[in-house]
Amino acid sequence: DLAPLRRALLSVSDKTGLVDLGRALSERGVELLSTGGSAKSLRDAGLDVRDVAEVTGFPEMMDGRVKTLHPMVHGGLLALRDNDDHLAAMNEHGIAPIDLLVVNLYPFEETVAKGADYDTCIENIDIGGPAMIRAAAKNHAFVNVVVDVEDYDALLADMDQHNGATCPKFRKKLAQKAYARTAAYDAAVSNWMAAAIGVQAPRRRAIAGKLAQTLRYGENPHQQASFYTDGSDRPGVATAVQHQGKELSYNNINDTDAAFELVSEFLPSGGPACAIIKHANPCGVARGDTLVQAYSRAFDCDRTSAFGGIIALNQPLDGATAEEISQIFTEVVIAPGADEDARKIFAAKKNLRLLTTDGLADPRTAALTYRQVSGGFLVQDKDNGTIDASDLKVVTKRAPTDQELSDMLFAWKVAKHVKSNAIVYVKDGATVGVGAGQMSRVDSCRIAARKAQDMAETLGLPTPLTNGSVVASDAFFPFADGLLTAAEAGATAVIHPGGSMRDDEVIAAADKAGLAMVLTGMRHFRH
Ligand code: 93A
Repeated sequence: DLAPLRRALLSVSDKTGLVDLGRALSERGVELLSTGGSAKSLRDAGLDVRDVAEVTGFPEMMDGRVKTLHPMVHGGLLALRDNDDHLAAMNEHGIAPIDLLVVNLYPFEETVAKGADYDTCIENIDIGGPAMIRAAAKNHAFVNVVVDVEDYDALLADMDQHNGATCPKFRKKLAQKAYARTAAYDAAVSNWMAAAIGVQAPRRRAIAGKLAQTLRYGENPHQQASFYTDGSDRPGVATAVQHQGKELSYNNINDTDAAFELVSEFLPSGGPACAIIKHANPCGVARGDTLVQAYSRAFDCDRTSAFGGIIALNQPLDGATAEEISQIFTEVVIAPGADEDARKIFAAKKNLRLLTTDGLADPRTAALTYRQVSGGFLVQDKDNGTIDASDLKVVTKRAPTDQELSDMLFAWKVAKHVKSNAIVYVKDGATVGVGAGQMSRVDSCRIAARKAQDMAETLGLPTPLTNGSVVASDAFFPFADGLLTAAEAGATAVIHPGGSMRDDEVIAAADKAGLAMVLTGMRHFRH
């Protein structure tokens, strides 16, 4: 029922596909209006274009800050085509309707990501673009608004299906997306400003995302879900390339993130490392002389739980490791690359997903994390706290040996990625018992020790691997009982934040048991 599109205004920063779109529109009898750079691109390609400056009667001025902000443009976008008053106003002022707006905005997000200075970021805040987008979207009863290069083909397809017009449903979808785009844009501006001027808790906060994937379901099959990215190019599950296997599920994405963030704590310069994750908690983390050894040692922490797990590696996957991983069912493997051999071996495993990233994530990168609660959301800095040996305070009579020290730092990194209450036993650069998510710390100590006992039976070892291990606790021991449980399991050294009212009692118990104990002064709760 709508007339075919007659006039389009194209004003884009990202010129990808612009000429093809312009040509396709011209061929369909659509007149092209355009702003400076966009008009030049179209004209250079031999297309007929009218400058917006000619339509407004004003030149683009003030470094382009004012180019489309004019009633000739906004009247053409906003006028209701079936309203006599609006038509009379158009007539009186010589305003011609604009049926299609194609805009992509000044690259504000990219400018910030590049680390540009304050003034450059400010100059990259688009004003005229969002104003037109919002106007065209409001008038979606008559006007089409395209904000993404990826929608050019869909627009042409819809026009071709409707004799050069578009259907109302399509225009509504475009409008919804358009408002999400301007909202995301302003969210990016506002969040950048909060950080740039150092506002801790801005009175209003906006968050936004771009759909990466519609998920089959959420945490459970009766929950709908989708995956949104925030546009950052940080290595991780959101930016990884998937080489094979079916689509990742909601839980896969969550677990893969946990696995990759954990393994990224282990710099490749320190040798290969592997983390195996189940339900967002590690069931094995290890270093090795080779990658395959790191995997095998991680696997030996808790073979039962590792089944159907998610594996993250801190180095490119090689053939030997791929072969070993293939021995049991694994959901996902994520690594900063995979060689030919590894890909060939995995190709035979149709259900296994292989994801590769461009390097590791930097665990010290600052970011915000969000958690939804009824009626709102909590915002906090990402836990990017790290420590090294120089931060540790020895509080027992016995100082740790070098081996204990190195294992304690390893255990501490792992504990940061275990749900609280977290207890992690480590021996020779491999976890040998993980206690996660318990409401009482002493239970986490017991569970981790019992797991080690089970594994000793599986592996046919005379004693559990916790014998001669070190233990990390994500928060202080409120009582000596947890510490004593760890000592009974065979731990010889303990790392934890300290700071309990009963620290003295806990230290005395450690001394009595002959343990070495160090305090980090930093806590790693993770709920
Ligand atoms: O500086 S602006 O906020 N002022 C405007 O009036 C205006 N109109 C369009 N930026 C404005 N634009 C933006 O210019 C568009 O959103 C688009 O990103 C860009 C296209 O400029 P050009 O065609 O000169 O490359």
